[in-house]
Amino acid sequence: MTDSEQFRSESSDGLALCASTVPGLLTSRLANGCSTQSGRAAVSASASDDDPAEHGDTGLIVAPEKPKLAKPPLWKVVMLNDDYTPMEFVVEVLQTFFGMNGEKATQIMLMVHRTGKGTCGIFPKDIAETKCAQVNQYAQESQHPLVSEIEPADDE
Ligand code: TYC
Repeated sequence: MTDSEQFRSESSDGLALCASTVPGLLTSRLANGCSTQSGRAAVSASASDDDPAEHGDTGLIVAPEKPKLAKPPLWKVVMLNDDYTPMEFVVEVLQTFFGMNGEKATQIMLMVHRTGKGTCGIFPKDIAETKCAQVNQYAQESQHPLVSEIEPADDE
């Protein structure tokens, strides 16, 4: 065994660990170079890592990190009021692009009509952008001034 020799082990979930066997320098790191949110892989051993005499090359237990999957940030599709788009058209849009039934669509349309704007739905950003673009394109093609926009949904 040379000073630079390394052991490489792979667990069933694919987490690989390299452990240097340089005497006095026991280090561990993720072999694929990935780091997680904490930036560290959890390593537990019976003694502290900077005291090789206590544990030598053996007794290294790797506890794979629990994957931390962040939820995607969510965005609202917001519909704006105007004075000209027919109410029936807005209801049709809400049913077509947001899957609402007639009662729910009418309720949202009236909310927009009375307050100036209203949320049609909350989605990951790419989906919110797509729905917003579909609504605006359909309104334009139908020659109505109806406009929707997206905004971050901060209180998810
Ligand atoms: N205010 C419009 C009217 O009186 C109806 C309307 C409702 C338009 C909602 C746009 O997003 C809207 N015909």
